[in-house]
Amino acid sequence: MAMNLKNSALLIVDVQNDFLPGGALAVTDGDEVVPVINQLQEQFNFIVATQDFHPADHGSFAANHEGKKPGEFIELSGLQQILWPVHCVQGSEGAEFHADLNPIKWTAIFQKGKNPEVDSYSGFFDNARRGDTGLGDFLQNEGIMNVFVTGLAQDYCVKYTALDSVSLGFKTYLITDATRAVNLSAEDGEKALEEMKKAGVILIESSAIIN
Ligand code: VGL
Ligand code: ZN
Repeated sequence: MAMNLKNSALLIVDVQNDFLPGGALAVTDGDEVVPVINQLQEQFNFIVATQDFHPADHGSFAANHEGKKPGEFIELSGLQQILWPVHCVQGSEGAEFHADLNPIKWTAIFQKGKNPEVDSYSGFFDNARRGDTGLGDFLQNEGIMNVFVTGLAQDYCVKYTALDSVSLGFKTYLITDATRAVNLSAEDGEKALEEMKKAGVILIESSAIIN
């Protein structure tokens, strides 16, 4: 028996070239999520994508802080900030979605990380929880009650998106074979799964939906 997907949204997080093999902030095997997500899309009537979309002067880029390297930390708008390689710059090829990802049924794309002063992992809020992309209200206004999260990276944007989804009251699922971790430290992906589970995110495999 397939799941009932009434009032359900498929959320595709940051499946962009820079997070895929060969990209500036590549997730190992990140491209393996693409065929899974494409199959999942056939089962949903309501699909939303998020897009990491930084200005070139973004404060999360190591290159914008003299003497700093990716993986080092700074303070950005009062928050501890890990520094990243330059990635997903507005207008660049790296910011584009994987060419094989089928966007035909997408209702909307929510962009994030546009404010140079603060990073934004979640598709709902920036890391300071000041900026709101509008995704939460959008889903609520459409009568969405269940959110199924997929995409990249499991230990950053996917994790924070799923946690915010729970906090906004959506019944939230993570489709575990439709995400991959960047694993800056070993086990980050596993730790992220534990954290999500503890917060109330329901972990499922795509086989529960694709038949
Ligand atoms: C992401 C690091 C920086 C992600 C975005 O999509 O997981 N990670 N920006
Ligand atoms: Zn980013």
